[in-house]
Amino acid sequence: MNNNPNITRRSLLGGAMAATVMQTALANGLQVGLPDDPTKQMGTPPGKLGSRSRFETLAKAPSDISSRSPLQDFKGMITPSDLHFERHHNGVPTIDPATYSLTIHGLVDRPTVFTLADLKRFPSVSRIAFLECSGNFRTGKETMTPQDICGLTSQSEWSGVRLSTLFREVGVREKASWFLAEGGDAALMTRSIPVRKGWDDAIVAYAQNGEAIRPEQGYPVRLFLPGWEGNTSVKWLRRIELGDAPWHTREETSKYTETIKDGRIRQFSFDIDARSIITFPTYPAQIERGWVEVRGLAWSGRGKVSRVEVSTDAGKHWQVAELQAPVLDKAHTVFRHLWRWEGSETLITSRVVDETGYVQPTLKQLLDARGPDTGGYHMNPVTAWLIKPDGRVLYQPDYGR
Ligand SMILES: Nc1nc2c(c(=O)[nH]1)N[C@H]1C(S)=C(S)[C@@H](COP(=O)(O)O)O[C@H]1N2
Ligand SMILES: [Mo]
Repeated sequence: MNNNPNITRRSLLGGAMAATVMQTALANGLQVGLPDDPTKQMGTPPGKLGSRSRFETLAKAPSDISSRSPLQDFKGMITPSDLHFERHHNGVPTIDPATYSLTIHGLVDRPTVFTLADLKRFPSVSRIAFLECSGNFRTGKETMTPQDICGLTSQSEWSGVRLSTLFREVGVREKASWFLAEGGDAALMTRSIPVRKGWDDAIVAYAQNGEAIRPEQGYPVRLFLPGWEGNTSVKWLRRIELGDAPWHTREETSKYTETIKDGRIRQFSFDIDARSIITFPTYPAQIERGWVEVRGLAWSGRGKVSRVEVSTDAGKHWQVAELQAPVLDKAHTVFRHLWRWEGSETLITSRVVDETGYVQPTLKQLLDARGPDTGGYHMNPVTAWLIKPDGRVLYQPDYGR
């Protein structure tokens, strides 16, 4: 409703005062085209697809090779499908589900080609779990958001058939200790996976948050390995070969390896290490004095989050944050901590402990353990935010260094 009593509905319709109306609307911060009063006018009819409110400006941050989830905007544990981060090495292919097939061969009794319909006939399974790229750490300046720092992690409910079900179907031989997963994109992504992960909790997934997997996430079928570095969850999965040794593909020799102490290189590091990050208040938020709900996400590739601790005094004291149920295995977990901010400059930070007892390290602990040239993979340092006396929030790239 505009606040100018001189503007009647008739003059609005008449157009004579259009300019004035427009100015008033703009002065009131309203967008042109809004109804004066939604209770006085029929709304839009139902549609075939829902839509996000036009007032919401959530977006991924895309580059040529990836797009990052806006972690700071999420309110719960699930990443809306269209905001799931993307990482692809040669673009998103278009694959016809009618002609799609998955071949399983190698050290098996019955080499088999499965169509999508074949895969969907098997008993299915659903699971909520995060997916994180192992190269998920950027740092360097104070004006970075959680999305900038570690937006290459997202969480969905994934549905499909257990890989172990398919292993039984094709008769995986006892000698098989590794399998190769190959994608049908222009990157022909291939990864060697220990066969025990296939027997354990790997999913050949065809659905994400209740509908078909999005093209960006691997339509029509991807491998999903809960808790393991994102690269191993091969998208557009077209072939699985069973063998008795790793294949030493490009993604496990020149890439996705990390230098550790003494110049040696760790070739396979599958588990995602536990991490937490405060997502509010963070740059570019500005807070006011009084009660502030500090919120964030914590997760571990090795199991459940046991505890998240929050410090609001630069790490001098730590308090146990509240965890939002359900706390799931290998899943983003929401944490919250009520904090009374009195207006002085301080640093806020969080650290997670997972059910294996692993404690999220500082940057210094990470570099001390692995050497200064360790590169960008599997970096999960404690992250801190500076609260300025005027309430502005800035990322602290040098915290814990
Ligand atoms: N076939 C194929 N699978 C792939 C990739 C790819 O480029 N091609 N990228 C991998 C990497 S590096 C990551 S982090 C995840 C990202 O999954 P998402 O795009 O669904 O978030 O997919 C993995 N699977
Ligand atoms: Mo990745």
